[in-house]
Amino acid sequence: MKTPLQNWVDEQIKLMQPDKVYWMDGSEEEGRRLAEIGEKETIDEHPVLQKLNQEFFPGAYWHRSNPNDVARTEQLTFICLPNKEDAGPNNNWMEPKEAKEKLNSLFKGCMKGRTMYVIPFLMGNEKSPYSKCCVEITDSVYVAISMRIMTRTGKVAIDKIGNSTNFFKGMHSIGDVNPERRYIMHFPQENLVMSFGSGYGGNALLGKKCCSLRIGSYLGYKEGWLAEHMIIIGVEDPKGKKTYFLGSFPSACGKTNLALLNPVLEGYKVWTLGDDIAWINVGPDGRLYAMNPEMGFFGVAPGTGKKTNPIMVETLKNNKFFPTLYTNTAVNAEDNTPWWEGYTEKTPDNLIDWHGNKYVKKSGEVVAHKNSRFTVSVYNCPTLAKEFDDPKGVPISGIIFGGRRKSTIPLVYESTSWENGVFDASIIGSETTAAAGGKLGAVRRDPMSMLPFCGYNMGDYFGHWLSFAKRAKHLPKIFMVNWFRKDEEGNYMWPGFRDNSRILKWMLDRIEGKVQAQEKELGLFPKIEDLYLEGLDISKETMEKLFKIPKEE
Ligand code: GTP
Ligand code: SPV
Ligand code: MN
Repeated sequence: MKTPLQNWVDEQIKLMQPDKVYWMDGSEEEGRRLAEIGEKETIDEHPVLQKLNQEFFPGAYWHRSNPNDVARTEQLTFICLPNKEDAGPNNNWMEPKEAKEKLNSLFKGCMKGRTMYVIPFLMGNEKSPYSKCCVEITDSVYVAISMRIMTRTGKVAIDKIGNSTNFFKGMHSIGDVNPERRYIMHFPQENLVMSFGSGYGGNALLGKKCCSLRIGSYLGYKEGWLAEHMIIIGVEDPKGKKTYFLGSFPSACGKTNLALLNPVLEGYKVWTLGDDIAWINVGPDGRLYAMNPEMGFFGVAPGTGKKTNPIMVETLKNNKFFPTLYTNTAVNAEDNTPWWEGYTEKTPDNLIDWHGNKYVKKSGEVVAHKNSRFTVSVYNCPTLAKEFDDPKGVPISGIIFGGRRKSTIPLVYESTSWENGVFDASIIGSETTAAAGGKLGAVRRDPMSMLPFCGYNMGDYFGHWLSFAKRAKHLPKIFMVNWFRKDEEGNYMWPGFRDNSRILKWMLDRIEGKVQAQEKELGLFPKIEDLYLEGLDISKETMEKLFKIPKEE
């Protein structure tokens, strides 16, 4: 007797007609095998994966995607619920039957001459009551190998799925990578995503935004939990006490950097649990518990360097889990190592740009794509918390919300209550970034950093957030931050990165009731004398400016 999983895969084989079918087992050896396949396979006349310098970057491979396929495409992403109203004003909507017909005609025979990779995977630890069973099929070896880094794949998932019919289904084909035939369609009621025509990150690694956020948020709404675009960290004080925070920032606005923070404050340590997605449940004691359903980081490369994010640089050089991928970065031709703006202060002389061409410095172009990324296992991260695999997750004491705003929004403040915090988070505005196609630097509303990721009506979503006041016994404090305020010359006023630990310390002090705050325009502001600023070269005027809200703004 075939299992429901096998039956579903059989249906897909019939539809897509691959030459070969490869079931992933999740073994260590499989990583090598897939990397070799990637090295041999070509796309647009270059190898899918190119081996980089294994001495300096063990396990590193370079991948270049089609220049038309370098970021998420929000205009081609749809939520297919029966009523448009249920998808809400935040989402593109298509009637489910129409959407399926459209996509089925694209998927029909799309894998002729190709290999179908079947990727059974889990979002979350297999022992966790909160984890979910999933499967993705794809014709991209790059997607297969990325999924292996980002999720728990293979046997562990096949065993957990067993005879169940209850699993997320992801159908993916890169097709002919044509934006005219590119769709990312979500069917929340069927736990199904159909993604065609893109090989890129959030469009193609279906465990990430598609399953864990869009479908996940819908399931959370139905089942009483939250799927959020958030990091999870444990902040350890000099006495060894750990306090757990969630942090929500829009795409390319600082989550990964905060998740792997190396504090400038002596005696403090930040432990990493997640850098992009958190699933949050009310625990038996009435507190909010968070777990990271992913197993890897798909992080923005530009700006990641020894000064800004030394822990990520160390992570990239570890090879406990093979391999690490570099997508649309540049390569230093001298020593075959990956490179991007901000990796080293000095730009190397002899670079290959993200298109694969010799880089001409005076062209003024960027050498790595602004949304170039690395894909690396959490197990390579030296600050990974030992609670990462704890099935129940970690209890949350504070939630940090932020956006990228050059003006108006202060460095930090605290919301006055849960309801006030939900409201503050619902009106966040942030300047658009290269993580999605479209204009850069325009302020748009991005409630809870979930505008592109909420799988149902945003109004219902706000209501769901508010309902936790009744569901939970102890709610975390809510803080709002803005690391990105600029002066008249356009320079960042706050040093950011490792110095953000100073702001975390104020939050700890607030949680422990050690300092008072002052109620101002937006909520509870710190007294500047309560911020630990020793060793920082910043004037009192600048500090005051970081908290000023001009009336007209
Ligand atoms: P996604 O993976 O798209 O969800 O992004 P993310 O929120 O994880 O953002 P990430 O930490 O990768 O940072 C994005 C960009 O912002 C990078 O270029 C960083 O170097 C930069 N950045 C992060 N933190 C700070 C900060 O505190 N100050 C300043 N000025 N830039 C920052
Ligand atoms: C984001 O855009 O928020 C990302 C990258 O984390 S992607 O996987 O493409 O969604
Ligand atoms: Mn993200």
